Amino acid sequence: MVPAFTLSEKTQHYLALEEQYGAHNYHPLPVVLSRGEGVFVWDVDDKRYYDFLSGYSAVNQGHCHPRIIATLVEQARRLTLTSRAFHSDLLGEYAAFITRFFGYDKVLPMNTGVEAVETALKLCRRWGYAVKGIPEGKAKIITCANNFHGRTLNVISFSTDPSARKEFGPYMPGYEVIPYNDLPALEKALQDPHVAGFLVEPIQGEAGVMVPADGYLAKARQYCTDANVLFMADEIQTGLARTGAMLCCDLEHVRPDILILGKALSGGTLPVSAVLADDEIMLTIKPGEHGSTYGGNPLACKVALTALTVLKEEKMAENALAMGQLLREGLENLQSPHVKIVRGKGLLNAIVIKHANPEAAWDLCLALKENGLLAKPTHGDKIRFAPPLLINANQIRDCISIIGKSLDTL
Ligand code: IF1
Repeated sequence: MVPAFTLSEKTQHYLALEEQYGAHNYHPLPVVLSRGEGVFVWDVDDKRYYDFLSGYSAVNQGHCHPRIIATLVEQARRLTLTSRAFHSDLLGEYAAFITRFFGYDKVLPMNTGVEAVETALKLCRRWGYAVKGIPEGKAKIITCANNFHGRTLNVISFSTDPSARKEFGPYMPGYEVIPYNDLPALEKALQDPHVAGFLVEPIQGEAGVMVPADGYLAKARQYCTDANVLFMADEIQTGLARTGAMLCCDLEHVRPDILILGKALSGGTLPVSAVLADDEIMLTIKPGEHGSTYGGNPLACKVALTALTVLKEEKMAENALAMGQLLREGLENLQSPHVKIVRGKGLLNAIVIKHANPEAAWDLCLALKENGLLAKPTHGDKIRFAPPLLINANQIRDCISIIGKSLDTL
């Protein structure tokens, strides 16, 4: 059993405020953070932790990256929002930069990840009608079981997770769910001429860092090409150097028809997301047919420019590749009887806990917290280990010893 621990007065004070006045739509670990820098965060009692969640991969560049913060502060003093009723001196510059960065004709800027997913789904349906010639209202989009693409009513319509979906009906039609990492199932589903797109996470993060078989993405891409169906990659969590390449799709040399980005696109400073596609797809949406108050605001454009530049100039994908291998080797070498599987790519990793106690993963996260490392279970027995991408080898070794020590308390 994890040794009982007491929460400080300060911590209890903040927890009580949230409990009283905040919606109860989360169950966070009992820790109250007040400062972040690089791979570290500090709680209200000034205790330091390694952040092994990175804001669910929104803080790939590290907490409060100095170059990103400097850009944020400087632009915040100049111009933050024009709305799209007028042009700004940053949207064009940002659009040129990000489309060249990823190799697409155009970008549609949004804010949260799920807004970018919704935008991709609208583009896909519109392309299905305007270009593929699917009868109006008949477009179908294929998605994968155990997906996580956000929490809007449309997106949870194709969720298979009861906790994300139940009692929010009625649901949006036009989606078919197939098993993840199952090429025969995809091949069969693509035979329907009304299919406009296939939406997939290159690695399923929330499902517990489910890495598909080698070649799955490349084959799925080929099947979609052959069936004249859009391959849409949700790289909101796997993208932006997290998995050891700028995009997880890069690891298999796959080019999505629609690329969806979010989270670390702003380095964890404010919600910035983006949809990238070529003209045949992007220009099916005409002026006034889609948008958002904050989409493409000058502050977001400037911050995203720096966030992307930092990833490349500081070689964070290369570091994620090397540090990820070091982390997985170290976790396997612990040979803990409580770790069933270690899996992941780059610095998107997870362990699967094996223990009689169904609360073991949660208890382990409490022990990790006591020992100075923050992580959180996903779907019961899996714990995601995803530190900021600038972590170094000594810090990885330090974290492996913290994880080993914490596992011994189970
Ligand atoms: C929560 C999960 C992770 C995402 C992918 C779209 C979105 C997400 C692949 C939507 C967002 C966040 C949402 C947050 C916790 C976190 C999460 F546990 F929910 F599933 F990372 F795995 N596509 N994921 O991972 O982006 O609208 O949130 O900006 O809702 O609890 P968003």
